[in-house]
Amino acid sequence: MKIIKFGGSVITSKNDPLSLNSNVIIELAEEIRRYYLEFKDRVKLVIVHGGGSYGHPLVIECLKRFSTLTLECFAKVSYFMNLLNMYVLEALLSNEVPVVGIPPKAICKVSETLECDLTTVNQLMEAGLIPVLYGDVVLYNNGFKVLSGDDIVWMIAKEFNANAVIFLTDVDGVYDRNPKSFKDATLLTHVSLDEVLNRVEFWGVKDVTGGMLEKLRKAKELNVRGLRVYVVNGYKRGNLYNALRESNVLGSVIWV
Ligand code: IP8
Repeated sequence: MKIIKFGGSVITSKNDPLSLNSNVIIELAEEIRRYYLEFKDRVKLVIVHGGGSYGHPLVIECLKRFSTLTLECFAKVSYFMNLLNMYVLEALLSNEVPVVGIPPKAICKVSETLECDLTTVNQLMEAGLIPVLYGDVVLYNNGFKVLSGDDIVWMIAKEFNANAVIFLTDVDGVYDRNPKSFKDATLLTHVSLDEVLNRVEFWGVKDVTGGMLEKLRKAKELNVRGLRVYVVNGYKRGNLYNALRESNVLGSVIWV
């Protein structure tokens, strides 16, 4: 099975609260449709999307004002993430891709570690549907916590023995330095996870759940193994389709 992560910086405009990149979402849905129609009976896919400007600014504002996720913050973030999920589902459904949204807050909680009951996700996938999950707010001991879509990605990858994970981001792949600040940053095309973790400089983190390196570091931490990770630019047409086909991929291919 394969997992696609729609980065929040791809499906929304990160700097503008509650701004949707509708055109990009539609283009991505069209690429999934193309892949789905070609491989229909054999498609085993889970989609996870990030929060972007529907999640992170609200959480940041909340933490600034109250230093914690209050009840009201939980409810508000939950609502807007659900709304973003609806937009993603709508684009895929109008492309005849049989998706079904699953709110992570209903199946996951964090105590010492993250615990998710993935039974329904598995059964829906086995029945031919494509579950769509997202970064969300979840119960955490006596309070609440932000659960990144990345954590969900790795948990599902481990549980269902995924053979490929595709991260759609707003850059062309994994660079050794931040390509937005350094012109001489080098794109790592075919590398092992260990090599990435050794070579890549920490870029600093702008959102509440981590950056690119953090995504990959989590895979190592959780001992995820035996799969290929594709990090590609979600703004460029054809990248998602090629990554799903695992051929002619323009971006980073990382062996985990
Ligand atoms: O963008 C974060 O998910 P991510 C979700 O996948 C929220 O890290 C609610 C900020």
